[in-house]
Formats: sequence, C-alpha cells, structure tokens
Amino acid sequence: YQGHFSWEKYLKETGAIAAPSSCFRQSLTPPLNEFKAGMKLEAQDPRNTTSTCIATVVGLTGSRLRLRLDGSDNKNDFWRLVDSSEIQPIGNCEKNGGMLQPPLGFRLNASSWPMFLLKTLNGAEMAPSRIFHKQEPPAPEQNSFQVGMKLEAVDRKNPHFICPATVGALRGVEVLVTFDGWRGAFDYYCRYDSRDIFPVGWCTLTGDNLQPPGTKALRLQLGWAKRAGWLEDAMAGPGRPVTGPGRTRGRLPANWTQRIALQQAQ
Ligand code: MLY
Repeated sequence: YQGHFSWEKYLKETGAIAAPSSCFRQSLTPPLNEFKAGMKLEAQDPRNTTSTCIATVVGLTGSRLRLRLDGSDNKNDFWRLVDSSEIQPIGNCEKNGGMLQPPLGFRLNASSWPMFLLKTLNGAEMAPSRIFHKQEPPAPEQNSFQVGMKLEAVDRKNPHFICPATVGALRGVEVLVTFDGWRGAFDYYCRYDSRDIFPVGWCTLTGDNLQPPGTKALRLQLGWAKRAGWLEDAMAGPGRPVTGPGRTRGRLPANWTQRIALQQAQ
C-alpha cells in the first residue's frame, strides 16, 4: 500500500500540533548522505556496544545507512544516521588506541579473526572521511515534548520504516512513541534525544518514504472488507489494524492475503 500522505491535511483533520524541531536531537537540515552501497566503515556493534567493528553499507535511504557487520549474518542489519557518532572512517579505532573486534555472533572461529579482518579490508572501498559528519547534533537541554504532539519515528520492529507518530506519554527523560493507526504492538519508550525520532516534514526533506498512518490503511480495508460483506469487526481485539481469518466471519475473498499484504507493505 502506497499512499500520498499529507501532514498538512492530517494535522488539520486531527487537530494536532507537530512537535517543534527544537525538541529533537536532529539537525535542522538533514545531513547529506554521500555514502554508497558497498562502502566499509567502523561501527559500534549494536548488540555489544563496547566493540568497534567493520561494517558494510548494504542500503541507504534519506540520511540513513543500512549497515551489516562484516563477519556477521544478514539477520542483524541496523540503521544509522550519517551524522551518528557511532560510525567512523576506517582507521579511527586504531588511531584512538583501540582494536577492531569481531561482531557478536562472528560466524568463524575467533582465532581466524585477524585473518578475516585482513581479507575483508583488502581491496575494500572504504568510505572516505570527508563524507562523515564531524559532529552529532547536540541533545536539547531537556525533554520538551508534550503528550499529543506529532512526529515521525522509526518503527523499531521494521526499522526501514519511518512513520507518523504521536507522543503518547512522558516519563522523565523518556517519550512514549505511539504509531498512528496501529495498536500498541509497535509503540516504544525512548529518550527524548533519541536519533530515531524526527520532526514532522523530515522525510519530505530527506526523500525518505514516510509510511501512511495505519488508520488510513484501516479505513480503506474497512471499506472493501465491508463491501465484500465478510467483516465482523475490524476494530476488535489488540494487535494491528485489520485482521486475518480469526476476526472475520463467512468466506474470505480468495486473494485476501495479497490484498492485506499490499496494503500493509510487509
Ligand atoms: N506488515 C507488518 C509491518 C507493520 C508495520 C507497522 N508500522 C508501520 C507501525 C505487520 O503488519 O506486522
């Protein structure tokens, strides 16, 4: 499902306000992304943050990189903003007296790490240091979000998605990110200075594909499901918008799975 989501209309419709950009730990202009797929760099292992590892850029969108640690599998990719302090040019770790580490779950024997490192870097395209951003934007002094404010947030269960979200609660330095039109399953608390939350309009500036809110999909699905006459109550029950066979009565259209898949995009 691919919609043309307009914040302007949506804010009007919901009577909500966008969290001001001063709430976020993001630069006012999204950082330029000059990385290319295949480039290598140093990254902190997200599962073992004291380790600096070699990572390869396996994808990019907007100001973010999809990274895979060399020697790891393809099930633990993660995303970083290009101005994250958790990514550095190759050589940085050694320059600071550190040693590159194998990633958690290194698929070879630990003793083969030095040879692996040598081979993985030999002839590799290393991301040039000029395309790194000197500094991560500073954190705002305090948590100035308010409940009800709108923002754009990474869906941490599907981190390639950035989605319309609302501040659901505040808890000291933490913010509850709730995803518009989705039930609680994707919500999370994060620090107010998390790099996973962005002001309204961010995706338009970066060229990222902002996901439409779940309600939009839900409305559509409700529409066709009702017309098809097989929907009992798409709003019932926890979890996600709409539903599978568990919440329906009667026979399902033959292609219902594809139709839902199309609209939920994964
Ligand atoms: N198709 C998946 C992904 C849902 C994504 C939800 N985000 C956008 C809040 C699912 O239904 O689980």
